[in-house]
Amino acid sequence: MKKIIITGALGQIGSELTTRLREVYGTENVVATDIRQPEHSKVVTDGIFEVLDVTDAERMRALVEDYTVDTFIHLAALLSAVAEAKPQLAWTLNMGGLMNALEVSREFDLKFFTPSSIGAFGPETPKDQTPQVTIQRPTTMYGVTKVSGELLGDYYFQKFGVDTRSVRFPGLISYDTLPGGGTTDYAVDIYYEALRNNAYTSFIDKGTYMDMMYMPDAVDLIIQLMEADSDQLTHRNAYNVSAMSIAPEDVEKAIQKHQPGFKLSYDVDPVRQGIANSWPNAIDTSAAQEEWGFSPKYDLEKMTADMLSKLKVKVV
Ligand code: AKB
Repeated sequence: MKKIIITGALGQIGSELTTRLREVYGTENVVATDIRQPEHSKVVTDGIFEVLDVTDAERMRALVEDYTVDTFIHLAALLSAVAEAKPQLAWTLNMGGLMNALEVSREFDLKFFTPSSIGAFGPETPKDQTPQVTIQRPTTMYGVTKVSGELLGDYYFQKFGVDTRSVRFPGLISYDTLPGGGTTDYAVDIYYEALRNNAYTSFIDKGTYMDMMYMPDAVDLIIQLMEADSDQLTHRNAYNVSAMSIAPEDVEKAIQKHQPGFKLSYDVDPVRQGIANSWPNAIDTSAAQEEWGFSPKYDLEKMTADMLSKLKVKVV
């Protein structure tokens, strides 16, 4: 990667990835884009920033041409709970944006990354040690767009030779930017509320295991996958990745080690619980480990210590 364009740069992954890419590849070599332009965001003020609605193919093409980028990182998409509330919009935005990004990558011969998700699995998928290659019949619109995205990535690689790469992200936890409308968001909210009120009411039920990862690992793995030798990548669209499989009570115990009085209660949201129930408990990440050396650094204990110390400065 030498010169990179990112869509959805103000989002949960985008804001931290943009900062890291600017550090690693140089501020002048990262073109951050998003549909909004808030005045005070570091993504907007600290480097190149352009407004881009990913459904606008002409503007996307013009930016790629003007900045002569060689890599496209496409992050703009609706998350699972919002997509379930607005399924038609989710299809238009998630698939329309992806098609535009793949087309421009084909035309300009760009290396391409877009995230898939554990949402690409469904109730018929094996729940534990979910294999890399398995049944994918999701029952959410988010999942439908993610499976379609994986297939389109393979199609553009096989048919047009576009160097497409992807991972199935688990829930991502970060102190920098809040996620917007995901099923795994409880695992972020719980840390904010632990510091504010020493208590949290979870919309996901006790005993619901889902895969998660701390954002620094997610940012590192995107760079690692994009820098890997193309010949090594057999399962390029998309690799299972995860750093931990946890339920709300596991996060409760981890927080209690730092804040002994922390209390967790439950008020389950049936929509998000239904989505969570259709996803795996714990996925098998051996293909990512073997093909490009995936190795996350943060487990639940290490992540909790870091989240609480970083967030303390922000919310207290
Ligand atoms: C969501 O909950 O929608 C996302 C995801 C797992 O893809 N965090």
